[in-house]
Amino acid sequence: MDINFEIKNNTGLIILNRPKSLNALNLKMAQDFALKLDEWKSNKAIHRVLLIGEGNHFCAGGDVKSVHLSGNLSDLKKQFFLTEYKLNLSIYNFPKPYLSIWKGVVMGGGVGLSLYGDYRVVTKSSKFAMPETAIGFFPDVGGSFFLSRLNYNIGVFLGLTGHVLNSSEMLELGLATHYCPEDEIDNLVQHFINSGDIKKFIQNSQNKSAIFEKREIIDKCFAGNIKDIFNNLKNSSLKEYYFDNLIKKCPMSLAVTVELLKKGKSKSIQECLEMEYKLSQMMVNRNDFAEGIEAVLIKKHHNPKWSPKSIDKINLKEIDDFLETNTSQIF
Ligand code: QUE
Repeated sequence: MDINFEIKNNTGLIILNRPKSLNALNLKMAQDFALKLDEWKSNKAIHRVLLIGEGNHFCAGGDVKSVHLSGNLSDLKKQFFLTEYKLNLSIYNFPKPYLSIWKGVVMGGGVGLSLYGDYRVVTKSSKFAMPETAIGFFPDVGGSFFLSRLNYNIGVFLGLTGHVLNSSEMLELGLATHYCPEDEIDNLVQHFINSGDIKKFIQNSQNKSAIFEKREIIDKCFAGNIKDIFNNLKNSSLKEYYFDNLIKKCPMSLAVTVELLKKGKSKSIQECLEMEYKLSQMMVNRNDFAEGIEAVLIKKHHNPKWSPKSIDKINLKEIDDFLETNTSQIF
């Protein structure tokens, strides 16, 4: 099975079990996960939930490869995102303590399975990213909610560049809640199962944090619309890192990400996920998504041909109008 459920001492254990695919979430996993959470919500024998990934990584994201391979206007393109985003909302509303072990890679869809719980434990190997602009998509699973609420425009920066955070940075930004040394993780898991407590294992992160030192320049550069941001970066000390990074990303992805985060700032999590569902259907049916998946995950030549190929050709007003239309009652 790609996902396993166990009950141990009043703890509902969820194990993502596709280690060869970095535990990427597929439709069946999301459906089973949602059904189990619904059952455990009111099951008095379940006092808490623990989410872990089999192998060295937590979760690399949604299984976007199979979404792409399902073809034009496929039902999977609708069902996968609808199921995934509804699951994100169920986790947000889940009434019992919910702990995720963020070892190794934590990207995109993996963030959505864990960030809205109560605790995220990081360790030395933890790497966090929202890398979707590299595949013609956008930072979803509530990116418009949580990225738009990070200070200093750090969420805009993360969503556009796909920059990878280490454990110290995740803690500093409040994305992770606790740090545990790698060789203590098994003990922490056992102790949480036995008692529901995790405090005893927590130490300070050993990694250096660079992101906070750059917060003022990030704040200044990642303000305004995508055209402003490119102009800001051209003339800044972040140029080498981020102007060179962003010109490789999908221009439409970059443009929608900035507009999406602006709108998400004043919306509830449910409103954000509904808006993202609508946008997901527009984005997965564009050719850039096929280009991006082929370039990054299938042929792996990392040289996608985006269309339009630069942000100059993009009408921001059209994106704004698209995101503005009513998306309530999608769920
Ligand atoms: C951007 C992404 C994803 C990505 C790489 C990107 C993504 C995703 C995966 C992924 C990685 C390994 C796998 C797999 C999927 O990579 O969303 O099935 O085995 O799921 O640059 O958004």
